[in-house]
Amino acid sequence: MGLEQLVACVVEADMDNVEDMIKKELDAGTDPAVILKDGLINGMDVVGEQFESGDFFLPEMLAAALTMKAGVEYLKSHLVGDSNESAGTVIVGTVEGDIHDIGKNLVTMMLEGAGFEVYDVGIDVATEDFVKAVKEKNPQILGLSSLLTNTMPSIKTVIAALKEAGLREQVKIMIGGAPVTQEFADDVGADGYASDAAGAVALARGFMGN
Ligand code: B12
Repeated sequence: MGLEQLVACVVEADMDNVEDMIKKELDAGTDPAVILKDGLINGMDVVGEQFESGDFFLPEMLAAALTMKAGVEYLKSHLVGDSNESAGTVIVGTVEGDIHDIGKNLVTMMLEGAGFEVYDVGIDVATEDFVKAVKEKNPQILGLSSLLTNTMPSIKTVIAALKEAGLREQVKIMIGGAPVTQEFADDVGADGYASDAAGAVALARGFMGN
């Protein structure tokens, strides 16, 4: 079976069959990371294109997102290893005005699998709440997610607020989300950018000197 069927399953929000399809792929020996990337994530990309072209509206996008989430939940135990020693502490959240969380949740999941202690502060997180979280949890790393072009400036605002609070130097900041680029990261003075969850883990390890 090709992963096209799983792509179609996400696009059509076929919630009843998503687990079965993933199970079949796993049984056939397909790499879980490939199932995630070429199946589930690819499906969300198609949904994004359909939305952009006006073939899909919000309800379809949301239904597909819920199907994707169910798939990720099912795949989770196969994707992440388990590690007991803490590799470091990370706070992750989606910036103010933005409620997209699938990518952030994947980043959280993979970081946890890599042994990081992760505090997920959620979606639509106000700048002052990021500052508060950094103050309270004293993490080595802060991960900011933004999926909308018009919420990307919030990343800059958070970095400025951390500077203002005298906390900027004690935390490495990594950023990501579909519209975010390395160039943007350089512009706003983030310490790193990654295009996917595996890249986020590599960045985080790098920050910790591993
Ligand atoms: C699902 C979805 C939704 C769902 C979200 C459900 C949820 N719980 O997340 C719903 C239906 C709610 C939604 C709403 C909206 N959406 Co929407 N959505 C999407 C869609 C189809 C998929 C996003 C997704 O989950 N992708 C899969 C994940 C795995 O990928 P990812 O998020 O990019 O994350 C990966 C990387 O980016 C990276 N990463 C992510 N975060 C971080 C953080 C760090 C620190 C690091 C290092 C890496 C990293 O790693 C992740 C894992 O590999 C995208 C299209 C797309 N292809 O991106 C549109 C999209 C993002 N949405 C869009 C729009 C316009 C909207 C709405 C404004 C629509 C509307 N008119 O209301 C609203 C905004 C709501 C809001 N205020 O936030 C546009 C944004 C355009 C733009 N550039 O600004 C897109 C691109 C669709 C499009 N092509 O037009 N959306």
